[in-house]
Amino acid sequence: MTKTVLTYGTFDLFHIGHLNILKRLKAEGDRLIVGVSTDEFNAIKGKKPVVPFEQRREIVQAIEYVDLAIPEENWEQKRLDIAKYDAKVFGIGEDWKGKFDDLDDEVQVIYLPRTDGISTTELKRVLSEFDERHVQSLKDTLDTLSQIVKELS
Ligand code: C2G
Repeated sequence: MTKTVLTYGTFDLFHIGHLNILKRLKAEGDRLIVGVSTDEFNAIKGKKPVVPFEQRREIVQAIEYVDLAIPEENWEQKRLDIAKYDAKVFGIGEDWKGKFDDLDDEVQVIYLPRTDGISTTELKRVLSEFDERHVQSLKDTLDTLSQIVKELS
């Protein structure tokens, strides 16, 4: 009897925290189905992913722990997906603890530990810093070069 586990997420800038939760979720059953939030649904969630939906879905689909990556288009589709895929477990990181307990009439609801020290938000911050520092170092180089040109002329 296939024990299907269901989860959802944006999975933007895929990182070790995402990999760990998918690994842990797969260990709870023998088939893992992941709903990847579409760009439109992310707008409803108040998120603006760096990586477009189709690429985020393709990356998640390529993960060995994932059997199927489907679009997550709204909050309400979970019950439909539970029925469609005959899911026995709904799992997600404990940052959502309690938020999906209402599903426990149909599935076992589990909240798993998150991976500390990594988040898409943090990755975006580091990347934006690189941009600023990179622009600043280019400006400094340009200033130096124009100084040299001025002295040579
Ligand atoms: N996660 C984790 N450790 C991190 C970061 C994320 O375990 N350091 C987990 C989250 O708990 C979640 C999954 O990775 O289970 C995907 O995280 P997000 O892409 O941030 O997903 P989220 O926006 O929380 O979407 O309907 C449910 C929502 O779509 C969940």
